[in-house]
Amino acid sequence: MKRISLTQHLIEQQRLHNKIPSELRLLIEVVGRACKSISHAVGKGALGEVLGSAGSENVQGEVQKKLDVISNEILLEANEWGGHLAAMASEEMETIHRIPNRYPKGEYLLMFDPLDGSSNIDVNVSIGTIFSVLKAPEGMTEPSEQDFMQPGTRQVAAGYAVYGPQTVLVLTTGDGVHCFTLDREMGAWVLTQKDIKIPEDTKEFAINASNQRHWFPPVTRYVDEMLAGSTGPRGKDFNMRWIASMVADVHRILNRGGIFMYPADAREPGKPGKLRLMYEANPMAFIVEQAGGAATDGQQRILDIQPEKLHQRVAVFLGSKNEVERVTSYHQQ
Ligand code: P6P
Repeated sequence: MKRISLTQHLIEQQRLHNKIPSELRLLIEVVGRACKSISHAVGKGALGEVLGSAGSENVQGEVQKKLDVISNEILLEANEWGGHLAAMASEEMETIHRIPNRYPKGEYLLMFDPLDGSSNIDVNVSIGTIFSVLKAPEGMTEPSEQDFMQPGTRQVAAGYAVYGPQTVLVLTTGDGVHCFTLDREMGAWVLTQKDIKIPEDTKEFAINASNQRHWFPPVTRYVDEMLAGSTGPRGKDFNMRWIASMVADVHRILNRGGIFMYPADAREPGKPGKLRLMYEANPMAFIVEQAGGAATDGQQRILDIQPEKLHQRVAVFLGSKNEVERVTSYHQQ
């Protein structure tokens, strides 16, 4: 494949497909630059005094790691001055972040989980950044949380970075899924995979099996059938992976198939699982569907869900199309 930069790819998408207005291209490039800075901070580890707890909690009631706070600040500072955003929202912030009056405002809304997989930070396991882009409603003057309450089908771009053995940026603007690898010597994102497609079948599943006793029957049935392997109704053996970094599990699935599950369970009745709709499930569902996969909450397509709260949670089943359809059908029997 001809090695082209993120900028050239975006300009070609803009020129050839008229898919990416220049303001959106600028936004994506700014987020890409922020992810390079986060990768640099993450890569320092203990040498950069960036490990460990920040001594604070986020709106989710989760202990914030120093790198959670650093990554959030990097994304806020990188995106405030560009003139392409009307507001931002983050897993790490209770309410939306408006653009300071000293800067021009744009027509896009950016949501992100600045550093997903925090429990892995201090033990050097892959973590990442997830982001989602919406257009601000027509005629919006002062942005509010309500302006973010748009279903995932309205996303104009979504992506994630994985800070692992390589640093990669995976992106969709609705025209396929493409992967860029960070060339650290040049400091440039280089296109390394174009039009990624998820195999429709798989032998690999991802779930935190320690929650098994809390699962509802459809999930128990689905996982038990896979554990029965070739001796059971599926007639083939399966493998399990659980990295506890959604970005790493999704990236594996994007590259070799699989199904990722974070279901609702009996631990907290009414709480639909752990993952958040706006800046985890929706961007990942957009990417997975653009790669030929599927993403549901067990009942409906994640992208069709009408959000009501900025930090609302949702059950997630995503990945290889035929497996997501199977486990979803079990919820409907
Ligand atoms: P558990 C990370 O905290 C995260 O939000 C996702 O990245 C990951 O898939 C999940 O939670 C891991 O959850 O319950 O296995 O620690």
